[in-house]
Amino acid sequence: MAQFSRDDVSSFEYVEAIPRNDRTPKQQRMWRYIAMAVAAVVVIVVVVVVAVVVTNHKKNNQTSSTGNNQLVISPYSNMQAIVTNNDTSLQQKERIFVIGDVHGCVKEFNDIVAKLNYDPTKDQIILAGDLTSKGPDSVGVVRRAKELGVLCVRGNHDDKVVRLKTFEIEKGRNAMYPVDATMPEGGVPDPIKFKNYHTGVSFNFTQSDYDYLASCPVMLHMPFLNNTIVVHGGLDPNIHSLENQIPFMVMNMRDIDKNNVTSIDSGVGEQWATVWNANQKLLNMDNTMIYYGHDSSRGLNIKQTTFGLDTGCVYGGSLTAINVKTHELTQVSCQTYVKKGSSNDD
Ligand SMILES: [Mn+2]
Repeated sequence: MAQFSRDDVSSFEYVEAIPRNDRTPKQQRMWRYIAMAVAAVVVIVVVVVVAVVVTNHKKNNQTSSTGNNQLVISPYSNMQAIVTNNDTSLQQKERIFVIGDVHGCVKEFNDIVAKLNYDPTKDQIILAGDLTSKGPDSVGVVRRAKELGVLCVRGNHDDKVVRLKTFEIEKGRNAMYPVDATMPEGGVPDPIKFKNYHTGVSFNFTQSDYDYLASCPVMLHMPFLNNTIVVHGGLDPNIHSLENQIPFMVMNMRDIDKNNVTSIDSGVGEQWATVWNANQKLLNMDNTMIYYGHDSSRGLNIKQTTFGLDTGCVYGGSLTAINVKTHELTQVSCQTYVKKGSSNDD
């Protein structure tokens, strides 16, 4: 074992005893480096704190601007909030499937219909909203869905297409100018302009296409089937009845934020489904099962009583169907039609 000699100790004491002003050039350099490092750390901390404060400020502003008017429903929405379907014909179907966001991907929609060996006389498909927009053939998806007797709920993009078409039917296309003007809807939470890309869909709709899409309710409830509920975005765990749910939020929600407020954003708290599964008796119904789409960032998201099915088909992901009686999954892969932008644009 190494031992300190008397010489070591004395040289150690000698270094300790150097007066401050007699530092060697080497020691001065070292102290300069330490000072610079400390200054750099201080600068980084200040920058991070400022960034966090600014980001939170922005987020709070967004939440409150949505929060104030989320109850406003467009006069052009032609919306049914809830449809309760206990029809005998539906009860007699052998297989009932829910499919996530199709977004105009008619080829992939036909692929999954074929892969399921879908027989409309024995089976039922329910689309979890956002049949339209973004993809190559929204009108084709609507017509094929109608042809196959498919049931549906309304997604946030479908809602915009319907509102634009209602306005066009009521006021005429000449009233949809100037194109960069906002459609007058009385302070809705998600204003749209006449030039929104959704008019690329609505202008090609026939009356019958429009009637079909507008008939998709915000919430589809099937009491006979374990109280299965299909929605596009989600259900607010803080609102304990379907009747009091806010349609805009049902079509758009993703998270419950840190203040326990329902948000259209992702990554601002816990996902609504996480909160929902933690307390399942929220609706005073037995065995509630909720199927939804809209959250391609989270992708396939299966929990005890909630089933997230938006697997980003239009972004080159896949299209997913779930058999609600067996929970068996069927998927087809999709071409990439658009690049995924922000997570809030599903
Ligand atoms: Mn959506």
